[in-house]
Amino acid sequence: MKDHAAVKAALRAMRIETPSWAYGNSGTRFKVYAQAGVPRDAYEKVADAAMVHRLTGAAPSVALHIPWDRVDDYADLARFAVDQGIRLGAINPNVFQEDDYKLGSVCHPDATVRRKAVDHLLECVDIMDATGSKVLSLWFADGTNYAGQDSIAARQDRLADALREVYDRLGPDQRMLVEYKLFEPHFYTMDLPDWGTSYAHCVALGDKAQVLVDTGHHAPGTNIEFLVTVLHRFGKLGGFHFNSRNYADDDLMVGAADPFQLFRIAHELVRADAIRPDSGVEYMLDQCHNLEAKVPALIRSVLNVQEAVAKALLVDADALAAAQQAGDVLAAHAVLMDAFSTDVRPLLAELRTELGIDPDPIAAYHAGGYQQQIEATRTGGRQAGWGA
Ligand code: RM4
Ligand code: MN
Ligand code: MN
Repeated sequence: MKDHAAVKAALRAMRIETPSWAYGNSGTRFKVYAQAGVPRDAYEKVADAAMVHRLTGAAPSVALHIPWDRVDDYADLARFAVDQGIRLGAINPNVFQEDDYKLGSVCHPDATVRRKAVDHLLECVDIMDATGSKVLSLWFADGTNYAGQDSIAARQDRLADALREVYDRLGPDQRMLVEYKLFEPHFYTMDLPDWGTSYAHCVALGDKAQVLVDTGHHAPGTNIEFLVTVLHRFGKLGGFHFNSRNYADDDLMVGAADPFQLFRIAHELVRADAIRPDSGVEYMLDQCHNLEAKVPALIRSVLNVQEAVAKALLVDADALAAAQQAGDVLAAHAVLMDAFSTDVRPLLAELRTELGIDPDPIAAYHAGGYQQQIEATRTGGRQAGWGA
């Protein structure tokens, strides 16, 4: 087993970004449920994200979704975030919620719609300049529902052209992360359905384009730790949207549905030394808390990532290498399982005490009165939510 000081040092450095949209109301296509105390604008989302960071010490930035988080002055929002003790992270453009985008955005057959979509992406790079964000996080709902509806090949050409124009607009220290998703909202083709397609476009673009792995966007049975390892090996693993799923794009709390999968992914990342903040791999959450209270759900999610990573850090790498070299299948597997079976909660509590925060962030949240405060003060106005 590794020495605990090294494990704690790695955990102390690790950063997890929370998504602004997870603080707003969400639901399914059947119903969006309203919760008391939900933010009414981007400033209140930033305040909630700052609370998650104060209690966990591990979530120092929040991703924005534009136009859901549109404000008059992005530099002012960035200053507000710093005053609150965090910073603004990835900018996520939204080219999927207007009638114009019914047949696609950057892949749409009509050049005027494509122009509108690309202009929005470029506007998001302007916003990055104002906020100091380094990551443009791209997800396209583009696709088709029926064979013959549009040319698969022509749509790939349109996608490549749009990505190129946006890529060329990026500043020297800005990156674009290209996300993929197997299906939904389209059910015949998606223009970026899998990591191979994202990877190919990123390779064609250059060093500032990398793949974003949303853990909920794969076919059932996909070995995510395998593709993560391959992408990282080729320098194309840009980051994660962590969440968990039982069926499709469920957006449940990370580590809830399959903590063992999260551990296996974490193991490959530890092995690749990709946990460090300067590794270039961004750790972001992309979740919807439809039933559960949002701020404690995000705290729980951060803790779940930390637990998986702590276990991965405890893997005895020397014993594992020796067992692998000897071809001892059971011994090698046992090394991993020993680490996975370790209760890392005491170690994480110790780390938090060393950081000067409460060893139990969820209990601290409930004791602190923040939930009561936001429920009492955030009345009137329009709650943020899916599509707002
Ligand atoms: C998509 C995808 C994107 C996220 C939107 C809200 O399924 O995961 O990353 O921005 O949902
Ligand atoms: Mn995502
Ligand atoms: Mn998703």
